[in-house]
Order: sequence, then C-alpha cells, then structure tokens
Amino acid sequence: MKRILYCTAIVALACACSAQNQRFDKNASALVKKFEDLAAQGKIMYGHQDDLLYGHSWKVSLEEQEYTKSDVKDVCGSWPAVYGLDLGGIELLKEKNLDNNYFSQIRESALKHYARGGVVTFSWHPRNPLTGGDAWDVSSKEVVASILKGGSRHDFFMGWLKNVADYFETFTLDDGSLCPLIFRPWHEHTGSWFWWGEDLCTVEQYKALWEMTYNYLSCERGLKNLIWSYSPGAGGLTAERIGERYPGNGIVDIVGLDCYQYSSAGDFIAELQHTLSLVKDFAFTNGKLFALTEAGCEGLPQADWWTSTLYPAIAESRPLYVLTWRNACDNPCHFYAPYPGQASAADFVAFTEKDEIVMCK
Ligand code: BMA
Repeated sequence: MKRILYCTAIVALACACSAQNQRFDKNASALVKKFEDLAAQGKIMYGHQDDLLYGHSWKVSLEEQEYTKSDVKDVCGSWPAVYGLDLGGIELLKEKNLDNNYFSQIRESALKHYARGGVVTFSWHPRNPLTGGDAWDVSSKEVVASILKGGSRHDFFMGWLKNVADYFETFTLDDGSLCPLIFRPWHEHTGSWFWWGEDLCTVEQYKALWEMTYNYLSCERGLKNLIWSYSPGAGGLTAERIGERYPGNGIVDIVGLDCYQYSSAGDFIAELQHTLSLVKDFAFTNGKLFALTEAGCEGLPQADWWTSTLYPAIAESRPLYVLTWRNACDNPCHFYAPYPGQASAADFVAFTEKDEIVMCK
C-alpha cells in the first residue's frame, strides 16, 4: 500500500511535467507504437552492444562513413535490430567512451542504424561523481546522497547531466527532429557493483536519482526522443524487488532485465524463464513493455547456445528484444555474439531464422 501511494505521487509529479509538453515527440511516439505492434505479434528483436563500431577482431576506422561492418551481419547477413551503445565518459566530455569508442562515431553509427530501420539503445556507466573512481567504485555509500538536491555534489552532477543532454541533442535527423533512443540509466541496481546499487543507496534515494535524471533530461531539456528503460539485474530477483525501487509509471516506459549465464545452461534457462516471467508480470500490471535489456554467455562455448539455451529461455515470455553484450576487439575471450568461424555461428543463423526473431535487413 505504501509503495502504491509513493508511485502515485511520482506519477503526479511526472504528469505535471508532461502536462505542458507531450510525453514523446513524433519519432519516439512512432517507435513506441512499433514496439507495441511487435509485442502484440509476439516478435523478439535481436540486439548487440557496440555492433557497428568493432567486433571480435576488427575495429572501425576513423574515416568510416557507412558503418556496414558487423560480426552479426558477417555471420547471418543481417544487422541486429537493436544497437546498444554506452555513454560512459560523456559526463566528462571525453572524446571517447569507456570502451574506447569515439562519441562522434557512436552518434554517426547510431543515426545510420536508425536510417536502416533499426532501434538504438543507450546504457550509461558514468564515473563516480564523489570519489572520482569509475562506475564500479563502491567504496562510498554517500555517492547518490551527495548528488541529490541539497547534496555536496549536486551542482557538479547536474553539470554531468547537462553534458548528457547536450550530446543527445546532437542526434539530429535530416528534418531536424531527434533520433528516438531507448535510455537505460541506473541499471542493475538490484545488485551492488555500481555506485547506485542496492546496498549503496536507499529506496528513496534511488527513486529520487531516477526522477531527477528524468526531470532534467525529458522535462527541463525537453528530450522527448527518450524512451526510458528500467533494468533490474536477475540475481536473486523477486517480484517485490522489481517493484521496490521502481521509479513510477509516469517516468518509465520499458521494464527490462539484465541476465547473464554464469553456470550451467540448465540453471540459466531456469533463472531466465523465472525472472523474465516476473518482469513480464510486473510490466503488464503496470501497462509497460518488457525486454531482456542485457544477456549473454561470455565466449559462447556451447555450439547450440542460441537455439538450445537462449531460445527456450525466452520463447514463452517473448520479450520485446534481447540484447547480447559486446564483442571486445582487444580481448579475444570477451564476446557475446558469434563472428565468422566461431563455434556457435551456424546455430546463431538458425536462431535468427526463427519466425519470431526480428533482425535489421
Ligand atoms: C562490461 C564489460 C566492460 C565494459 C562495460 C561497459 O560488462 O564489457 O569491459 O567496459 O561492460 O561497456
């Protein structure tokens, strides 16, 4: 009951913001409509992080204009439908993000992908605004408190949000409108490995952080191209924990789930089926879409992982998309999608040929 009252208050606040401005601009509205249609048809878009910037053994050149190369495309002939990117580093106005990608190339490749009919999503691994460490610096439990209104780092952190907004404003299409983006900040907050994680801030502080981020970007800066995704991590997830820090229906559009395989395929299938069903129930109860916003098995050692492990884990619940993590070009073991010659390549093709799997042709 307490939670319901709190959510109602947040919805009211968010409505106050959107009363003056509509919730989405025309491109984001059209994309959300497309998502609803895909979900109604039981389709699942396949996604891959950093897909057009590098792969297992290549990196895009600085002169690149077209952004056609992709490990995924080299294996199956199509690009992933969803293209994941990360903002980490933009808060400090760096030229490159935390994984060594130029922000200019991140933008140009995202715009190409959207022009081809694809969907773009951004996560954000910002540095630690209190200690100066990275997103994984959990040495202080005061970080979130320090950046909220009244905190010692509030003004400093609002400068970081300004840098994010300024960057998002550069995602302009030919007609001057903005490219719609799924924005997925403060993810995996049900774990405690990021400075915004469960043990590092209270329920109220987490919700206030989300609300502050939403109010600045979508209301104050008017970025109506953003579609907001809330993504708890799978470990030990319960229905109660999905709802506990949920920022509110007025300021979330997609309920996500991040779930990686760390043990046997059987355990992963069971965990993913269970947690996806919880996320789906929560999303539907709240009138939201749901997606598997991060997933994967590092190094893909199982040749039939796509059709025998991932597919049975998602086939019943049918998330809007499943995004596998990046294929690092500087670490031969850190990859989550196949490349030509990789053990699971043929099985990946079979996965993408299933009726419900959507790619970008
Ligand atoms: C992690 C790893 C890191 C990377 C981070 C942000 O899961 O892939 O190497 O820096 O994501 O992309």
